Amino acid sequence: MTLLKGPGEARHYDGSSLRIGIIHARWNTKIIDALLAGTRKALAAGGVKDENIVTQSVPGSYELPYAAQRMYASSQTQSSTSAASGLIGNATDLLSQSASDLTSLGQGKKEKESGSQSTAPFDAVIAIGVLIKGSTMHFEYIADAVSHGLMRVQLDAGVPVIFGLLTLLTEEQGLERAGIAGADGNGGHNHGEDWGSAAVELGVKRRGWM
Ligand code: DLZ
Repeated sequence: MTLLKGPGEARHYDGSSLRIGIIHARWNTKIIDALLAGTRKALAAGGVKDENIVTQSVPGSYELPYAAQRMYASSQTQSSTSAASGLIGNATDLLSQSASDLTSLGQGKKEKESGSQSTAPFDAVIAIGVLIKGSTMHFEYIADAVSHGLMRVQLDAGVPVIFGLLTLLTEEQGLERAGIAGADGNGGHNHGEDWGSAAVELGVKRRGWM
């Protein structure tokens, strides 16, 4: 049966060269852990290598926009530092090699580049949090601030920030959306899987749009 809801059939995107950052809140840990597992499953299905996924946590969802912004910015800094130290390393190698050794030096460089761990800036950042409504207006303020904050980060930084924030009226809604327990007694759909797939698709497309 074709479902009306959901992202529809996407074609397969090859995420094998992508580097992805995941930032997650720790509030409502049981739901968060299941969402994280779903996200990682979809990233792996998209070909993203384990060593190219960096995961960090913050206490609550309110911290997600700032943390997503800093994670991305520091991945850019790391990337330029490692490119600079690579250049210095190559220059030092060149100075210490005689002209006849230059061919083998070129080969050594190729081997270094073919390593599978990337130091490039993140191609996408996935922000994951679970907000459950209480008896005050707290939920509304945080949900609004985080949604706008994450949108601002992605537009300001020019990197896809995947919106992995569940804004729930009940804990049961969270269990269902994390694939733990559905209303019908079966496991519901794990939304983390959609977030992982969205990160791969947007990460690949972003490279074409840069
Ligand atoms: C304080 C709070 C409350 C009541 N509920 C949640 C929640 O359901 N989900 C969540 O991710 N975080 C919650 N927080 C914590 C805030 O997001 C934030 O961490 C604190 O207000 C500190 O800035």
